[in-house]
Amino acid sequence: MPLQLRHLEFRRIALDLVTPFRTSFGVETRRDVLLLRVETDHGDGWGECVALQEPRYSPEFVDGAQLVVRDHLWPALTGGGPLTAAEVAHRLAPFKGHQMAKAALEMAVLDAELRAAGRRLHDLLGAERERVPSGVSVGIFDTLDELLAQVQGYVDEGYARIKLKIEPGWDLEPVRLVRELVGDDMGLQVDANTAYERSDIEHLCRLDEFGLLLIEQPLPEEDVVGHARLARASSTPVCLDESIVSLQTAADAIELGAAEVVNIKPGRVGGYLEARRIHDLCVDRGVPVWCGGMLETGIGRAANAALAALPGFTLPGDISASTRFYRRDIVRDPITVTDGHVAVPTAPGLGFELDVAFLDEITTASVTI
Ligand code: OSB
Ligand code: MG
Repeated sequence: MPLQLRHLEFRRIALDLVTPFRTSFGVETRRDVLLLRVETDHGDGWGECVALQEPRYSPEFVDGAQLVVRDHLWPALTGGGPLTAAEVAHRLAPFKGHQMAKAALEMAVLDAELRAAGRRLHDLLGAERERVPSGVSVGIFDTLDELLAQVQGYVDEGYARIKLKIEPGWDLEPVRLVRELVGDDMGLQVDANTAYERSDIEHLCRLDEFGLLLIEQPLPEEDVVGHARLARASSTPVCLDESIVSLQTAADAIELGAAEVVNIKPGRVGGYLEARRIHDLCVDRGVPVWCGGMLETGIGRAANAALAALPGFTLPGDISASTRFYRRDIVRDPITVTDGHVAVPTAPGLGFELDVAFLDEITTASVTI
């Protein structure tokens, strides 16, 4: 049933992280999140834009995302009459890039459409499981002692797998010590966020002795051939994150032998429906996938849990408990981890219920067009 889009609210919120999250591309201490609320003739829907404040992970950033939605994407979306969520990507296709901005809009329309129909994202995507294994992403620290203390805390919380952020100078030793700490049975993987170069391939092969599940995006996002070379040289499976921005880039990276595993982030690929298509492709090609994270609030995490319940998501995702990053979430039913698993939300729509009072409290700006 097509929806008539009426208004769009840009809601900016400020959320402090419980502890600074350091990666090879920067330090996050506080999130400046853009939420989108669409008003339709069949009710409202919410989407979350995963663009960070600065364009250091990818070219997108939160102010830019808001601008492109306001001046380009929203006018194109509303210009063609009523539409379904499945048509959003097609209407936005004339605009290059801006996947995170597009994904947020599609998400809001999906939420409205699903709520109006009393359906769950889980069902629309064709997911089957009702709980998914939960992994945690661990940042870079000033000292190894701090790292080990953090990791021990996450082990105690029962996470099913640990991901360590690495960069040149923070790789072999942290990984060696964490492997010793968690034992050989714990799933362990690393993520470099493009911090290495082709000349580091030999060095990166030294990670092979630690029995890692995968190494995520060690080389620049454009360097697909470099990743293919590393994949041939190293026994650790090479996984791409930043390089995969669409179904086409996923297909090409797999064909080139650069993606032995794929990290699927809906925001990075333009939405949950494109994410589903990438999942299907990877299942067809026999490539394992897992669901990445972008420090989402309870809105994005609810939707990610539904996506990660698809059968091809055979590795634990970066779907940690809400408390991993936030003292208080903007939803009434924040994600929790039990026995190393996260329950897929059962409510209609993306599956969350907003904590409106708290949301209003942390709102820094609201504009409706
Ligand atoms: O590379 O996976 C990444 C967070 C922000 C930007 C990029 C990444 C990450 C994470 C955090 O690793 C994962 C999470 O949200 O739990
Ligand atoms: Mg990553």
